[in-house]
Amino acid sequence: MITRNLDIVYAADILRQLDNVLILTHVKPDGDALGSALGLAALMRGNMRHAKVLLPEPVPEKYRIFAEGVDILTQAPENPEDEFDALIVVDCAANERVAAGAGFDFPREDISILNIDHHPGNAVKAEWTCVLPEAAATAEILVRMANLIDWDITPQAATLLLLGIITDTGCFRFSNTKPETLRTAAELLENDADQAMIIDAVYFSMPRSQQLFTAEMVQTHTVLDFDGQYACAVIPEELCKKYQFNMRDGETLIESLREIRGVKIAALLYQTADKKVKISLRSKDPETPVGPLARSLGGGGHEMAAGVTLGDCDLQGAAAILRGEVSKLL
Ligand SMILES: [Mn+2]
Repeated sequence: MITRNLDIVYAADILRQLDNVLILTHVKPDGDALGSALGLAALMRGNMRHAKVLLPEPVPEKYRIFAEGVDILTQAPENPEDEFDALIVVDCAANERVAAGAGFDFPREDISILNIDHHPGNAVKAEWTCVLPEAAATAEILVRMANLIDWDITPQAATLLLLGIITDTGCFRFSNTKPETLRTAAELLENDADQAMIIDAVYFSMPRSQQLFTAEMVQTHTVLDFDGQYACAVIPEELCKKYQFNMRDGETLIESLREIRGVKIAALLYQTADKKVKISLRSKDPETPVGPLARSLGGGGHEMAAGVTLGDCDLQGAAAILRGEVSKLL
C-alpha cells in the first residue's frame, strides 16, 4: 500500500521523533543519493540521534572523500527491527531500486519506513511518505525539514547536503534550480559547507582516462539525428575496457551530449553486467520532456532527466526502440 503524501511539517516531526535509524538510498547512488543519505546521518548525529547508512556498493571514487567519518554499513543487518527504530529511504523512487544488499528484504513489514524524496511518481512502500517534486534535490527537502524542527546543521552535514543540491542541479545550471534552491544553498554556506571541496571533487577531478573516454565516445560512438536535435551515444563494452572505465563513474558523461548546440534530447546507452541495456535520458526543452518517454518504456525519473533499463535486447535493438519513441517527440 502506498501511503498518502505527508505534509513536510508533519514528516519533519516524524523525523524529529526518531532516535536510531538506518538510512538507505538507491542503487548506483549519485551525488544527491549519497549527499542526502550521508548528510541525513550527519544531521541526525549532530542533533543527538543515532544513524547509520547502508551502502552495499562501493562509493564512486569521486565521492569517496565525502563518506569519511560517517557510520556506513556495507552489509545489511539481519534483523534491522532489533537494532533500529525505523528505516529512512532517501532519494529513491521505487522499492526495487532500494540498495539494500543480499539477504535484506525490501519493502518490509517488521519496521517503520520513512520515505523522503523528490521524484514524481515515487512508489516506495512506506509507513510515512514525503515526496516534494518541486524540490531540486532530496538534500533540499532535508534542509527544510531540519529548519522546521530547529535542528543544528553541522559543517559536515552542510557539506554533504550541498553536495546533493549541487550535483542534482548540475551546479545550479538545470531548470530545477529555483529561488528556494539557491536560498537553501546559501544557508548551507552560512553553516560552513565546504563548497570548494565539492567543486574540486565533482568538477575538477576528472581522471585523464575518463576525459579520453569521453572524447572517443563523442567522436566515434555518438550519432546526431533529427536535424541535430537528438544526440545518442551507444557505448560498447570495448570502449570501457580500452580506458578501464567503470560506468558506475559515468554519471555526468551524458552532459557532453546535452551541451551540444541544438540538441534537445540526449541519450546514453550501455550494457550492464547482467546483459540489460541501461538508458540515461536528458532533455533541454520543457516541450520535449523525457520523463514520460522513460515511463512509457517502464523506467522513471524527472521530467528533464530520466532513465530506463531494457531487458531482452542488445544495444542496437535498444537504440532502435528509443529512436522510435524519440521520433514521436521531435
Ligand atoms: Mn535526487
